[in-house]
Amino acid sequence: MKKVLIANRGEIAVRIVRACADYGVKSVAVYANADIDALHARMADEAYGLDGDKPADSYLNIAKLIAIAQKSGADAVHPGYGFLSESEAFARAVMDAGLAWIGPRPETIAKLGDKVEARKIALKVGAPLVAGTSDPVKDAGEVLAFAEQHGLPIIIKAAFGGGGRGMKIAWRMDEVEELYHSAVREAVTAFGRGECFVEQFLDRPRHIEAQVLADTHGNVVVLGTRDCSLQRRNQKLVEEAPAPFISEEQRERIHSAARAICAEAGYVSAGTVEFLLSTSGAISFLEVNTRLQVEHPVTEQTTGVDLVIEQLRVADGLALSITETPRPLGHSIEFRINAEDVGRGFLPTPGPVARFEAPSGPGVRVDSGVQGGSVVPGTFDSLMAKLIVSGATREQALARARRALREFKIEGVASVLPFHRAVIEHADFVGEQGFKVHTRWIESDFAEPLAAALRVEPQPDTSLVRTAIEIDGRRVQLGLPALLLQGLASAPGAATQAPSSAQTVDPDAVVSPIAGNLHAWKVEDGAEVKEGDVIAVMEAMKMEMQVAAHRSGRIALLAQAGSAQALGGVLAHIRT
Ligand code: MV4
Repeated sequence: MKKVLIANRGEIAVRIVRACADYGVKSVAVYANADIDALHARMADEAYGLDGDKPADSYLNIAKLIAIAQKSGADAVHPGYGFLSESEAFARAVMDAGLAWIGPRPETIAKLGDKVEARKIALKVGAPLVAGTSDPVKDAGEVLAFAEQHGLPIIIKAAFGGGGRGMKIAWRMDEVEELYHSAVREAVTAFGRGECFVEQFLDRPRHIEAQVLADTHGNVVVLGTRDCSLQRRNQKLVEEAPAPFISEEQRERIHSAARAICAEAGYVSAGTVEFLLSTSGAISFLEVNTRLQVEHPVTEQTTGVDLVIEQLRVADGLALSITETPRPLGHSIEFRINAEDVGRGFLPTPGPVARFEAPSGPGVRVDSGVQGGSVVPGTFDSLMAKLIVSGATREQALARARRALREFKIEGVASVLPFHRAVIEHADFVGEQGFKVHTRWIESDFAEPLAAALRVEPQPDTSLVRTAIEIDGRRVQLGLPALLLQGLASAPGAATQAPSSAQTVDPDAVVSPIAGNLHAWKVEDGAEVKEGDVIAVMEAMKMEMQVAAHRSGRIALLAQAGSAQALGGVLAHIRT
């Protein structure tokens, strides 16, 4: 292997560029139109345009990616995470083009992508699992029979689903039938296949996963556990390694099940086996992710193993550089730094990053896809960077995290930094009285403290735009009021740059949470709405999404039903 094409963008593409340099191979970046000046395109040895704006025309376009791989003389492809990373078709296309695929075999991707198949493998090797149907259910009667036999609540899941979409939880017998039909409908719309299976539902579980590496010589090594419970709507926000507050028996059970499942599946490359840990301490296998994950750095920091280099070794036909589970070196916590406004329900805020000052110092690693002056496009996900903080103990990692989160300065786009600063002060997360974070913690236990932490008096824009200048050979800082500069820049053609999106957002505005179609209004123009009311339905990529009122008041509808909307486009005004 001499040259790797990286079929991805943002921080993970940068991460892979670095691994290629360390491993001694060339890297080839690809970029969508909006990413022509992105960090990953600048840092790779070569970069080629995908000549497309949307994901489907760029990072998801198999034909374009293969053509660039061949044009550039690449001999391998790394898919990163998301996009085509778990696409059997892409893995096959890469191999059919005579290139090395840096990931598990296409057959493995297909087999483990089927959640019912994965469950069967887990059962076969004796992995811990809650009661569930061994095959997809044929009708609502089977779901009812399962609930009669095992009791409520139950969870209905799409066999070909992912990311928690299409899951339905039934707490009462009289809602089982309706929820089953709704799960099938959603699975057909979202994944093109309606097969669903049923399990006993574990309420408020922790999400714990095991990092696995396997090579083509038959070595399968578990590197350790991670806790990824701190998430919102299936978007993880904080992850840590090793999973804290579990017993040695639980850790051992997770390690041995993960290893056995991957060995049985003939797994190759990096993969993750996910489990739930119930409030009663029971472990249940969830699924296998056949990709490198966003949160892989916490495992790297606590094992000293470079997971991307191991993936490159494996794709090169080499053996893994380790043969046994390493003893964890301390503790590591990752904070995802998304360009989202926490005060507006984690609304993505694309735009220019006016200031990006990452922390550093002992125990701090920052994997970033942006720097000051970068632009976060609205077309892709909002992850800008990851802050990974490590220490000899969890306590030391937490102390360093407080310091690093204080040092971190991001302006121009909103960021989730205020959320993280509040999380690490919360007793449930710190764990003084035990670790109390579970997969619904943000919604159920953290919503109020968060709202309080974010409640700030509306203020006029008094921010300063700072620039360094030199006077008589001496460097000095000049601060100019942003309002003054905005006035100066408002001449036709001049590019005005908002100092902070949080400050320039119109508090009346209902903005589009996605780039998509405004399917229908659910309220009349001029109606009185209450905060949280569903006011519109939007649609993008065959998924429907409800838009809720961000405040109570009288609504003025601005956008036409049926119209296309950009992310952040103003749909309506709600005046109090
Ligand atoms: C569950 C569950 C409770 N009980 N299965 C969500 C994503 C999909 N991979 C499986 N998921 C769940 N399966 C049983 N039997 C709760 C979830 C779940 C969840 C799991 C991990 C991380 C976040 C989650 C958020 C909501 C629900």
